[in-house]
Formats: sequence, structure tokens, C-alpha cells
Amino acid sequence: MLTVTPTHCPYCSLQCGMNLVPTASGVVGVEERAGFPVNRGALCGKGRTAAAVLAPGVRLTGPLVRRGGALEPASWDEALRLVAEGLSRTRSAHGPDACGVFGGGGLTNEKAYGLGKFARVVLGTSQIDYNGRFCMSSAAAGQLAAFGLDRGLPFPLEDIPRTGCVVLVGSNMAETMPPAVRYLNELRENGGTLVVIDPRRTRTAELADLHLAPRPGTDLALALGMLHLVVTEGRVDEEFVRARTRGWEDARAAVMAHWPEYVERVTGVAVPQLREAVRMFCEPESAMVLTARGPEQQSKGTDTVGAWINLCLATGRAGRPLSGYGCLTGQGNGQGGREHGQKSDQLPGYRKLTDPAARAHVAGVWGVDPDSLPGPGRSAYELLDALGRDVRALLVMGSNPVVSAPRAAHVEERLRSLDFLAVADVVLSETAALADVVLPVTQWAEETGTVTSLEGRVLLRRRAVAPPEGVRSDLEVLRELAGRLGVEKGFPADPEEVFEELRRASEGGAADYAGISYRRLVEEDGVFWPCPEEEHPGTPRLFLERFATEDGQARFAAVSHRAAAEEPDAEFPVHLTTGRVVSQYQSGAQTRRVAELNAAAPGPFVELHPRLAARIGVAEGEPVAVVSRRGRAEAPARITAGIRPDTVFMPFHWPGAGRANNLTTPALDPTSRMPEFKVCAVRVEAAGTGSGDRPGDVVQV
Ligand SMILES: Nc1nc2c(c(=O)[nH]1)N[C@H]1C(S)=C(S)[C@@H](COP(=O)(O)OP(=O)(O)OC[C@H]3O[C@@H](n4cnc5c(=O)[nH]c(N)nc54)[C@H](O)[C@@H]3O)O[C@H]1N2
Ligand SMILES: Nc1nc2c(c(=O)[nH]1)N[C@H]1C(S)=C(S)[C@@H](COP(=O)(O)OP(=O)(O)OC[C@H]3O[C@@H](n4cnc5c(=O)[nH]c(N)nc54)[C@H](O)[C@@H]3O)O[C@H]1N2
Ligand code: SF4
Ligand SMILES: [Mo]
Repeated sequence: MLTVTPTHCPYCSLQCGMNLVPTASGVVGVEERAGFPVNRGALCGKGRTAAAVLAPGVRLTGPLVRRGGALEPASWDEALRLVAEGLSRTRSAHGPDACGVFGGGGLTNEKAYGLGKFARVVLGTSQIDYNGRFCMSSAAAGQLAAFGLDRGLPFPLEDIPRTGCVVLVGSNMAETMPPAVRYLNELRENGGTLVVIDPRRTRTAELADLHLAPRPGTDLALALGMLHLVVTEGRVDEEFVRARTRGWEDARAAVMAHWPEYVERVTGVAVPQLREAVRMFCEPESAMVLTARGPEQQSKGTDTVGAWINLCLATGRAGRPLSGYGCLTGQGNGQGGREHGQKSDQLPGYRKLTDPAARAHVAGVWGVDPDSLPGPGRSAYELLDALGRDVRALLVMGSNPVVSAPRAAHVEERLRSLDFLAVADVVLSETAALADVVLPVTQWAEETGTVTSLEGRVLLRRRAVAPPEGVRSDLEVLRELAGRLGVEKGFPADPEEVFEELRRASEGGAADYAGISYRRLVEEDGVFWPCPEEEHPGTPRLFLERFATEDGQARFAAVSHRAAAEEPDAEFPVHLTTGRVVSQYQSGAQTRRVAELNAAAPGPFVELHPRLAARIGVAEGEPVAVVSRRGRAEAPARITAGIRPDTVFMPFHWPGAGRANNLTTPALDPTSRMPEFKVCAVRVEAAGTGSGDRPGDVVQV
């Protein structure tokens, strides 16, 4: 019998719908599912090939434990016993906060919820955070401050074609969410305009009516410069500002210091281009600003998001149909992963760990004393930096920081210095390879669970195939470890049972899932939160009546531009920025194991301008060394006039000599604790020759 299982892609936050069908080889095949409205059948290469990672030769099929320095096969019983011992030994010797937990935005809601509960209830540790801190934390902080709520997009993607203008800031959607490009094309077919802001002329920038290419790290000045023009050109929507916002006076005062000429000097974007962007944004009746990692992964990402939101508020382009600010969240469950308690300061339902009422509610659901819940812990990079010192044992579930953390060589060294490291993963990632115990877990197509897409749409992924014999689910791992650590109840391995508990824990919180059930998710093909009751239809569009702050008014952010943590100087005269290519995903742990994807994107590269290439004497494909204060990376040159001559770009998907994160700075945003992945200072030279930028040789654009 041919069974077709409708489900969703294991990778990015678009969560494209797909059908899984049995194949002769016993694995599953991926087919188009035209009925799911977000992607209408379209898939990128990663989604199309996702089933390759299910194959036994590619993924882990049994636990591994370190014996005499090498990882060797072991029984589940031994592996779980060793993890429980490693954690309890550390806790006895150094206290509960010596045990750390590092989660991931790819985990389902049920897993993220279970992991947060495991940390707080079983380990009693405050030291839990996750890779989403590296992803959307600045947008989350900016949106919380402005709107009182953080949901990536306050409207469905289907609204994009009907708005008048989209300003896309630091998103390379054509490579990072290819099926969503359709919405941009439809926007333009309908007469709307697209402005793309990116230091590189990306495939996405190619689609734009206007492409602004600022220096990396200057988006804050750019947004404030646009708002300055909005004020001086008389384009402020005074009525909206009065009726629906607070704080304009202070924000306006800060904006007025950002003269167009000053902004041109800081950003490298000419004043006429700035004016054109303002015109495109303000002339139509509705408009949107969408940001992604470009402006967010900066040590001022929160303020930058605040400045883009200011622009929307001052022009009345928020809280109205077809208008608003949105963040294009990244990971498969990047949205849900930040709502249910694996973030260091958070309890389920997007509740604050410091709020006594929130603690009482969640402790009630968990059947524990509210006072037993620890307080907020360290943020992701700070947690990784504390390994081997304050934090001596770590459980990693759903992340590969050896490749993806900033200043990765240091993070790798910290991981090696741990007393005990356990990693639950589907493959032997670079981080798993350092572990004392590796726990092999089931994948998307082998298990059921919910994820929440960038639109705030809660979706059900469904099991289509049985996992290999030696593999268990993350939820089973948590249940087994909890039991061995003395907590027999409260960690069911059945995802629906966990979801039912999550519904109750989230009830009344900002991200309220109380009205969502597995049955509804199947019948309705997704439900938008908040959804407080079974009869509630869900909330595709937020803020149309009021914002989610206490008084219903949105808040302006009084922010001013400041420099990046590290600006180019005589010794390190070039900006480095980092990001993605279409055929690899994140640390590459999964996609570097897929032949078709490796053929398309075989390894790292350094993208640089022909003038810079000529000056250091490298030709296309020749090795380039990139050196920062943290370290060095080497990769072949990819020469293109599409990048600013003062900037080089590296994708971060690979380990080894071409690891981009050898170079990146761990400078953190003071509010969101987001690392500055998108800008640091480097020197570039032809590898092996020792030539290159001479001290004092600052690149002029
Ligand atoms: N193929 C693929 N798709 C993915 C992923 C993947 O790894 N591979 N990961 C998923 C995840 S988790 C995420 S977070 C998203 C990320 O999605 P995006 O944010 O679209 O991806 P990035 O390539 O990190 O960055 C986007 C753009 O920011 C630009 N940029 C660099 N510095 C600056 C700056 O200072 N200002 C501005 N305005 N722009 C700048 C870069 O040139 C780049 O083109 O993608 C998701 N989709
Ligand atoms: N230089 C630079 N660095 C960056 C970025 C950048 O733009 N530039 N972007 C940052 C961003 S936005 C992100 S999101 C991070 C991502 O960085 P990582 O956290 O390293 O992301 P992944 O490679 O997705 O790692 C997920 C790991 O979990 C495993 N896995 C997948 N599903 C499951 C599951 O269900 N259970 C378990 N237990 N494991 C699973 C995968 O095999 C993989 O090993 O990288 C950040 N690092
Ligand atoms: S765009 Fe994202 S969700 Fe869609 S197929 Fe590609 S990786 Fe999967
Ligand atoms: Mo991300």
C-alpha cells in the first residue's frame, strides 16, 4: 500500500510542506505537497534531498562512548548511565550550576519544552541557553520593547505581494528561503517595489528596484538617516504617532542628529539613494520592513531593529493591514524554540523566569515548588566561554557550536576542557566528535512533533518511517536521564502528551498555545498563535487593534548610531562579514553529508572585490588567507564586483582551515547578548606568500 505522509522540511523556518512516500530502498522519498499554502509545492535543494540524511551509512545508528581516547560503540544502557553519572558527579562536586545545557532552534516545541524543564527541574541548573541566541535574539529584544510581543512576522507571507513596498534588510532570501522569493516577484508584478539593503549584490539584491550597499555594521545609521529624511520631508504620520505610540519626542530628538550627509559618510550610501529609498517606502499606502541576520547579528542589533521599527511607527506603517515590521526567523523551529523555555531567561509560553506569577504558574504545571526554579543563566556565548571553569559538564542537544559559535577555536578549546560532555545528535557532528558520550537520536521523518514557522504558524511534523533499531528520540533520552537522576515522572516520551502539557504551561502567556491540539493541526494544516481556546481561530495578523504592551501603545526606541565593536584599522583594514549559501545549512552537519549539495557547494570561499584581489595578488580560485585578532582562515578566492571593495564575505558552513568562525568576534549586544557575526576587522593576503595588505594600507572605496 502506498502511504503518503504530509509533513514539513527538517531545515529552515519557512517549514515548507512536503509529502513523504515510501521508496524501494526502504527509506522515504520527498515529493511536492502543493496544498500547503506557504510554499505551494516548491522546495529548495536542501528540502528535496533531506531524506538522504536518514540513510544508515550517513547518520548515527548506535550510542558511542569514549574509551581510551576514542569513541566506541556502546549499549544505550551504558551510554545513559555514563551521562547520568557525569552530570550527577559534577553536580555533587560543584553544585547544580556546574551542569550546563545547550539546545537548538531546530528542536521541536516538545523537545525545547522538555529540555528547559529537564534543566530546571532535574538538574536544577540556571545554565541553559541555545543556538537561537545566535540567530534572532536581537529582533526578539527589539520587538518586545516596541510591541510588547515577539513573533517573527506579525502577518503571513501571503500579505507581501499586496503591500506597496518591502524594504528587505540583510536578508539573502534567494539563497536562504528560495521558495519565498515568489512573494517578492508577485509584489513587483503587482506594482510594488523592493528595496534590498546588503553590502553584497546578492541574488536577492538582483531582484530589487533599489539596492543599497552599506558598509557592514552601519544599518543603525542608515535607518536613522531614512527617518531623518522622513521628518524633514514632512512624511511623519502625526495622527498615528499620537494615537498608537509613545516616546516619539525622545526618538525624534535622537534622529535629528543623523544628518543625511553624516549618514552617507558612515554608511557609504549616497544621499540621493537614501532619499529614493524613503520615497519608495513612504509613497504607497502600505509598506513593510523585513530584517534578517544582516542588521541583527551586530553588537548593536537590538538598537538597529528598534530604529527600523521607529521608521515603521513614524510613518504609520505598523499595526495596520499590509504594513509592519517583521523579522525573518531562521531555524526550522526558530520561533517555537524561543517560546518554551530553553532560553536562559525564559519559561514556557514566552514567560519571564524573573516574573513571580510566571514562576508560580509553570511550577504549578510541573508540580514543583516555585522557589526551586533557578533564576536566569548565562547567554549562549557566555555559557560556552564559561565551560571548563564555572560550568564543568554539558549536555548539547541540537547544535554544533564547534563550527557555528563565534571565536570557534576558543569555544572548541573550552569544550575540550570540560570534565564531561554529552551530545545528542543525528550525525557525528564536529561537536559530537569531542563528546564523552554521543546519543544518536531520531529525525524529522521518524518522529512526530510541532514546530512554529517564521509566520508564527504552529505546524505538525509527522512520522513517516521507523527509525533504525539503535536510535531513540530526544524525548526518550530526556525521560531516561530524568529517571536515572531520580525524577521518575513528568518526562513522557510521547510527543502529544508533552504538547498537552505545553498547552497548559503556555496558557495565559504571550505565546499562548492553549487552544491548539494535534487534531486541529492536522485538520487546519497549522494554527497561528496566540490561540487561547479551542474555539479560537488563531491569530494570523497581530497588532491591528492594539499593540501587546500594557497600554496597547507601541514604543519608539531613542537610539543613536555607534561603531561596531571592531572597526578596520591599519593592521586589520578590511571588514569581514559572514553568512550562507543556498546549498548548505548552518554548521553543515547535515547537508555536508548529502552528495548533491556538496557538488553544488563543495567548500568555503572568500568573496572579494576585483580591486582588493588585484592588490593582494590573487586570481579566482587561488587560496586567500583571512586573519583577524582571533585567528586565521584560508579558502579559495571568489572574485566578484558585487561586493564592496572594503569587505570580504565568507560562508560559515565548514569546519577546519576554512572555518569562518576562526575569525569572528564574540562582541555581544548588551541587551540581546547576540554575537557580532556580521562584522569584524581582518587582513587578507594571498595564502602562502606572506604578502598582502601592508600596515597603514586602509582600503578606500
Ligand atoms: N541555504 C541556507 N538557508 C538557510 C540557512 C542556511 O544555513 N543555509 N539557515 C537558516 C537560518 S538559521 C537563518 S538565521 C537564516 C538566515 O538568513 P539570512 O539572514 O538571509 O542569511 P545570511 O547569509 O546570514 O545573511 C543575510 C545577508 O546579510 C548580509 N549582510 C552582512 N553584513 C551585513 C550588514 O552589516 N548589514 C546588512 N544590511 N546586511 C549584511 C550578507 O551579505 C547576507 O547576504 O537562513 C535560514 N536558511
Ligand atoms: N559566522 C557565522 N556564524 C554563525 C552565523 C552566521 O551568520 N555567521 N549564524 C548563526 C545562526 S543564525 C545560527 S541559527 C547558528 C546555527 O548553528 P548550529 O547550532 O551549529 O546549527 P546546526 O548546524 O543546524 O546544528 C544543529 C545540530 O543538531 C543536529 N540536529 C538536527 N535535528 C536534531 C534533533 O531533532 N535533535 C538533536 N538532538 N539534534 C538534531 C544536527 O545534526 C546538527 O549537528 O549558527 C550561527 N553561527
Ligand atoms: S526553503 Fe527551507 S523549509 Fe523550504 S525546502 Fe528549503 S530548507 Fe526546507
Ligand atoms: Mo539562524
